[in-house]
Amino acid sequence: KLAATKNLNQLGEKWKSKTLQPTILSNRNKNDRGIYILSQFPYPSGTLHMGHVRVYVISDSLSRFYRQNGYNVIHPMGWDAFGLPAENAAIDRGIDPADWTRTNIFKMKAQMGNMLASFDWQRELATCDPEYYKFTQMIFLELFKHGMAYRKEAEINWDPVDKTVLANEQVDSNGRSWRSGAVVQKKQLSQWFLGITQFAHELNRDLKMLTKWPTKVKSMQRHWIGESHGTQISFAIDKTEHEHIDVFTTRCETIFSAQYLALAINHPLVKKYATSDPSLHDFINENKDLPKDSKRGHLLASVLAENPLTGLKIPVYAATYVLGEYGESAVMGVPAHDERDYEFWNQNCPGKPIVPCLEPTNGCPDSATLPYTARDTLMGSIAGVYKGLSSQEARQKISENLQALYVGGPKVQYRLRDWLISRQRYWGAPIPIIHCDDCGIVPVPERDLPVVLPTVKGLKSKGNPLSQIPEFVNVNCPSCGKPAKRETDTMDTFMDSSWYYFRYLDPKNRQFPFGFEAASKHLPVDLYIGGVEHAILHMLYSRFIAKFLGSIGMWEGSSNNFEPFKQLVTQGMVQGKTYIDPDNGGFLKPSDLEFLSNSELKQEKVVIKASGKEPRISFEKMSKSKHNGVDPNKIIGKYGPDAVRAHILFLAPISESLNWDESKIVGVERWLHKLLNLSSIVAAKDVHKVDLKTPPNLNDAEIKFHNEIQKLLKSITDSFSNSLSLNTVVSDYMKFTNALDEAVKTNVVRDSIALQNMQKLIKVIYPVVPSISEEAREILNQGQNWNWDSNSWPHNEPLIESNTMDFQIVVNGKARFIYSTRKDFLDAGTEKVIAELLTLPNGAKYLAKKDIRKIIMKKRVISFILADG
Ligand code: ANZ
Ligand code: ZN
Repeated sequence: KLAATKNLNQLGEKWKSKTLQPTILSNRNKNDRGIYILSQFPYPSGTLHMGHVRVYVISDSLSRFYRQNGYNVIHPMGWDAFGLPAENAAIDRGIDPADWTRTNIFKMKAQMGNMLASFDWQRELATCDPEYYKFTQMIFLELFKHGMAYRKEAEINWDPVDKTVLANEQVDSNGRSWRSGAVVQKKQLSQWFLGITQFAHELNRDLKMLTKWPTKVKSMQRHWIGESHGTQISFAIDKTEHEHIDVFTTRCETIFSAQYLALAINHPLVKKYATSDPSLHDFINENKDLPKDSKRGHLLASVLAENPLTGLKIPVYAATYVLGEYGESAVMGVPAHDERDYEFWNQNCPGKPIVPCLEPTNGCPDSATLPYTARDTLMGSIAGVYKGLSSQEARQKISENLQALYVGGPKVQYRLRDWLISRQRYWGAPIPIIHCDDCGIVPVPERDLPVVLPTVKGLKSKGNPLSQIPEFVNVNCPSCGKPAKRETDTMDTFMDSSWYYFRYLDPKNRQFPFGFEAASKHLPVDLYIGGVEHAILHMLYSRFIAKFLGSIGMWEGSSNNFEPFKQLVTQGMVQGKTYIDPDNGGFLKPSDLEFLSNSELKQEKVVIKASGKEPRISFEKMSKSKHNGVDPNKIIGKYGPDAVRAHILFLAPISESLNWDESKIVGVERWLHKLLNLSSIVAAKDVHKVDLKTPPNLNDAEIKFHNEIQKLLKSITDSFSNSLSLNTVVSDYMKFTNALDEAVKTNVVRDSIALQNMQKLIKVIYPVVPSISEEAREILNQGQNWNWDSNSWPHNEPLIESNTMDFQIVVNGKARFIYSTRKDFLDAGTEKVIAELLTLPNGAKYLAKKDIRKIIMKKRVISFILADG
């Protein structure tokens, strides 16, 4: 299929040849070290929440680290700006969704600034800008040209609250809308779909290549795609010779025990027979909304289906447990070997015999109680020429033979459905299509893009206002020129976000969504950070669109599987401290509580004002009803961005959920104070010139200090570049600070070494606490003109072997004390060793005036055997 779409790739060629030089990236050459770090762009709701703060702190810290290491970092930010909240807010307040969105973007951008997020603002985009959605429309037209966007009458999910259609992916397992929470209704409507199923195979296959994705996300996607290898079998319906019913089965070897066929209620044949069979008609109406685990059936009175292998004729039912949207919407019923079929049979044909065709490999057939679903079995005598084969062997042979007989054959099925992108809402990218009575569906010519969303004054009700704007709807057909009507559906906003990471790479391109060179050079995204809630929807749609754009030659990755995201990190949730009344389990507001600070315990004590009791504390998802939300603005205002950044990283590994506990931030504050204080102490030292290289001739204390710092530096570097354990980074910062503080206070290292390591410390903390790092640097530089490169990442130096060694002194088998001295201590010989040990207080205590029978000196252990007494 990919090969087929490649032939249609003129557009890709066009794109390649006409690509404008990307404006921003033109100063980069192929060899420079580049890295693309991306955090999911937010919906501009107006305020950042703590979850946003967490993601952006992660991506920002990593970006700063890579910049310090000489990488050309792409770290963009933009706005997923179409969608229902803007529209609903506009309806509620009588304002223009565009204005509402703009204001929110402005506010949130300021908040991102407050948290010191260093985004490439020159790449900024908003999906609601005509300059952006022009290209969302262009991509839609590409899909259309390649037969991948089509309109179809289908049974769809209708959200009665938001008054719009939803994609399957947007309905949860309880049949509720992911957005409004309303129970979704089924409706028959003509809608636009994207042919994601044409990429089902690749989407499933390439999950294997994503070695740097969380296993959980991959298995969620695999399950969603639901690739199933089985067999299609055609059962002829007697009477009408040319008609047949196709079924999909993963157990074709059970065909000898097929006792009926079952059709989904919306199977075309069921609909057909319902027109002449009133009782079937009633059955459909009564049961169409039943849950899929119910086993009701209705016999199609006039039909019998012929088993293509045995020639047996079996009855056909309409059945509630057969899914209309899977496989062939029909199953062959095998009561002997399938749980659901067994249940159906007992309910609809009680007492009728059940015919098995599989039996246990070893042991007596009687041990197989029905339904017998094991697969390690042999075919019984009923299986004709297949008798004696294992279930698996038989499956393969039968599948091949059915194919040879033109009555079926191997088939791969997917659970994935095509992506329904029509939305009957205003605030989205208009689908660039015109309906003409004569020409049918006509794409809007590229030169007429974008199809601009008209401004509506006073958006009133939910539902689609576009259809009520004659100036928008009435156009001339681009093909024949006669009056025609514009499509009034807008696109699912997941379409906008399925390609934004391409646009960032070439955001000013006016002709194309992005240039071939820019995309091919910088994709895949090296590190994508986002919420696990997008593990299926956004991730699958993005992979699909990236693969489609790749298949038509619009970009080329380093490996040609067109995967857009090399590494995926799903950050855990930020949970709020929740106070619960032990008496009634209710959630308490801050105003219900009294916070007593207990300076002795260095802890806060909380009591409930009304009862004087202590509340129960737990950490839960932040929500208004639990009064446990935290406003990033307030927190940053109170503690400053650096403390908040360090704290949020320190509290938990990035992919685990984080219990936000404000009272613990004091630890981080204490560290930052110590660090600034330390910079002034070091700054006051009288060092004129300092070389960042470690001086030779270190004394023992200096060697010990050097080694400790080198180990920490290595750990910090590793955490940023490999393990992403950013919580460890912060604790290493603290260890580094303490070690330096200790060394300075006790004066065990010379001043130039203290200064040199202060500089290293200031550099390595920069990714997480950039403004404190700068402040410390200023303090250190005051009145001095050391010329040090404060931006680069410090190199790791080798560990230095120490001149001293610890010797363990053992007396009569008991370890007594440790003597730390020069390495060649033992070379002097037994007498001198004993003499020197006796000069030590411990030596005198254990050895003086004792009768030493024997002394054994081994590496680091000096062992004495004394005479009794
Ligand atoms: C006969 C059979 C005998 C089956 C047996 C199973 C066990 P997956 O793995 O999900 O692909 N099936 C097929 N289409 C269906 C539909 N539209 N609605 C409900 N069930 C359907 O499962 C494939 C199996 O699910 C198929 O194999 C079919 O039942 C059922 F001992 O066919 B089997
Ligand atoms: Zn026309």
